[in-house]
Amino acid sequence: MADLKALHDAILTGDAKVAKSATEAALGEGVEPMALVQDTMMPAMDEVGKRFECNEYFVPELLLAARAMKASLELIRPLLAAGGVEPAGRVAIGTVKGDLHDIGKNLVAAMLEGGGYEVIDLGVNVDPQKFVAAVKEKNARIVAMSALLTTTMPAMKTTIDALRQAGLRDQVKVMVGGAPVNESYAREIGADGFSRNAAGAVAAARAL
Ligand code: B1M
Repeated sequence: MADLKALHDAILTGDAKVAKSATEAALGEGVEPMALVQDTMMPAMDEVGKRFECNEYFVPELLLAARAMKASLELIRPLLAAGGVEPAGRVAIGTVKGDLHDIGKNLVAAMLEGGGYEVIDLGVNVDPQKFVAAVKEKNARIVAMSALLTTTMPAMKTTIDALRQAGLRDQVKVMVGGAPVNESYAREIGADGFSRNAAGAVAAARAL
């Protein structure tokens, strides 16, 4: 039986090598990739966050946990992206200005790719003007923004304002997400769509 506790603990302790081998083993035994992310890896990251909050972990431990999570996701991401469906449109995705968290954003990007979207990944700490340029120059039909910090959530609104100022707001749909973001905040800042997690991101994009 797949040793999911080994994967959980490897992320918790930041052991990228064990995270990778435990992921390979679980996938080899037929564990569903998204279930692995949601039921094992994200709870491990939540525990990392809790330990950080009570000063048991510090930034170096967060970085090690993120590295282990990424090592595991390298194996999972191609499986999520292998949807093989008809192209559904072009999405420009990024983590908003001031925010460096990209694990969730990368998962959402992989799910959108799997859902048939062409994804332009603008990376982290994305300036509003960079989103504007992706709509103007790359003809993105959806702007997808991720934020993990309460202090960077307002950058989503700033980006929507920048799209409006550039005269592009009517030709693009805006979708937001990330741990501190919820549906009412999405509505409040004038976004068109919201998803709580990566699994729901494709449905949210399609609804737009
Ligand atoms: Co930071 N961090 N971090 N961190 N970090 C959090 C977010 C925090 C909650 C930890 C805590 O205190 N419990 C806290 C934020 C508190 C707050 O704002 N209220 C925090 C803090 C404080 C900080 C620093 C300020 C710490 C410091 O320097 N003192 C600093 C800020 C740096 C910056 O961004 N400017 C910082 C730095 C970092 C690292 C760089 C070390 C590292 C990130 C590495 C990386 O991403 N490459 C890191 C990490 C790893 C975390 C935690 C532990 C894990 C985040 C993660 O990857 N989760 C996190 C605690 C936690 O989340 N439990 C924490 C797993 C990931 C799969 O989930 O990103 O939520 P998530 O994505 C989900 C959903 O949110 C959703 O779908 C995803 C998958 O289902 N989703 C979307 C995300 N984007 C979406 C977009 C969508 C739709 C859905 O549509 C467009």
